[in-house]
Amino acid sequence: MPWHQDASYWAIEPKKTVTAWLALGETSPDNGCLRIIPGSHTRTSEHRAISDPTSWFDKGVDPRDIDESTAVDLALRPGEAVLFNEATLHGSEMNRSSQPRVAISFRYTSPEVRFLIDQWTDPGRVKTFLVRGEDRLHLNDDIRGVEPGEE
Ligand SMILES: O=C(O)CCC(=O)C(=O)O
Repeated sequence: MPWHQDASYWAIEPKKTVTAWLALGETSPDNGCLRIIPGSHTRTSEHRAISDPTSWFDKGVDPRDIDESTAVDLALRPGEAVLFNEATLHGSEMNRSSQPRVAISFRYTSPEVRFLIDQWTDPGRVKTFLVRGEDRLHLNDDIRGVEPGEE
């Protein structure tokens, strides 16, 4: 996965999110654990188009624009999670081991953040769920997900 900041992919206003990246199995440098650049969330990095048929990503930050010596490998045990915001540069190397690397990302934001859903490349996949409190602004009602038991 190329170095990237999620903010460069997400049409939301204002850009304000937290990702909880939860390891479901062990992650290590051998199996391509998540890597981050500490402090990178304070600036916007230029993302350039990449064409890698093995990657889901159509753009990323050129490693030559990054001091990779400052990268931190996030080796996690199953059930451990890392929290980072939408501007944190993160990426991973290929999994060169026989151990799968399995994780899930949860994205959190707040009701004053508007999803500019027409600008998303996969608008049908984007759903919001209220996890706590009340949404008095209703900015994203058109993409609100259906909760279990609500159908
Ligand atoms: O787990 C991965 O490989 C991708 C993670 C990622 O880019 C994210 O959660 O924002």
